[in-house]
Amino acid sequence: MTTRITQLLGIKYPVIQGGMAWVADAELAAAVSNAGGCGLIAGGSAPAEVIREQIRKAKTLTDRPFGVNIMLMNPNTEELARLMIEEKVPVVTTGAGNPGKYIPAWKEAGIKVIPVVPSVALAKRMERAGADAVIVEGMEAGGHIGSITTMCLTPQVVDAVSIPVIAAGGIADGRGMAAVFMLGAEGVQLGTVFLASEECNIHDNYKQLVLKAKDTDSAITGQSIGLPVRCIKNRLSRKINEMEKTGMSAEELESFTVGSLRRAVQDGDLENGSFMCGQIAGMVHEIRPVCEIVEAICGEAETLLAAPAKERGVTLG
Ligand code: TUI
Repeated sequence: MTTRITQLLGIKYPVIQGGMAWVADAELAAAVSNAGGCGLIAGGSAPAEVIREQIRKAKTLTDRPFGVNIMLMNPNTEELARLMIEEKVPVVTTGAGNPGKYIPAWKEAGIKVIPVVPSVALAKRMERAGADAVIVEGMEAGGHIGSITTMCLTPQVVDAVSIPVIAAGGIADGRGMAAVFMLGAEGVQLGTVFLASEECNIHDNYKQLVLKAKDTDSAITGQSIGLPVRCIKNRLSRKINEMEKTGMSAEELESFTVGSLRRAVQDGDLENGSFMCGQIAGMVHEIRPVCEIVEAICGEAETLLAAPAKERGVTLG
């Protein structure tokens, strides 16, 4: 499957792994890159020196392109932005903000820059700022989200920009991939389905929650303070939602949730952890090796996209 994304990144399959904070380490990133996609190391959850080690480790685990995701709300963003250049990271994706001021230096260093955007307006700004592509992330996704669905955001951004568009949020099989390709996307970013991979180093409680989750098992916390985060419903999410109804401040919410993602990923703390996860978890039922996930999704998408309408149960005319 060749698209402008496979050509831009020099990869076999147009699949990017989400830069999941505390989750996406060198091992997961290298597994995705070795499978023919583009793996990402999360730059959002550790000091710059730890990220430097992770980048160097990934280089020992794969000779294929990989990237780093920079969560722009992080206080050490400036330092991480420089680190990308020092370590010659091939691909940088960004989330949770506007990376405009970093783009010129990254481009100068030959880095491929792919911001996550939650709206048409930001997609157009990123194109003008020199981004190579954009990732449109619908509110079906896990973690920090915008307010528009993948189904609505993808075609609107595809129509608004000329650079290639990668769709994220709600995709975990070949049907989802084929669907966003029909909307004009040229790549997919997958997060939740990689939580349920053998190479994903999260606590087993987290994986089991993903496998057990039904379609309606996620909640959005932080909406009331303008920081919506999708996670699996548990004691913490219910407590936050209750506190939000009584009008909690951003500071109160932050002090309440600080460390909650780490508690989920490392401790598997079912009551006090924030198990960030997309709505598509209801369709994820088994733990598989990364390469099996990538090949199954792309193989199924290819078959669907190539199949005449009749084979898909659609009679034309
Ligand atoms: O960034 C994500 N997902 C994340 S980051 C994260 S870590 C975290 N921990 C605790 C609280 C909050 C976050 C977990 N999941 N996805 C990409 C994404 N970017 N989603 C939404 C956006 C976004 C939002 C606003 C991107 C740009 C933006 O721009 C606003 C502006 O400045 O124009």
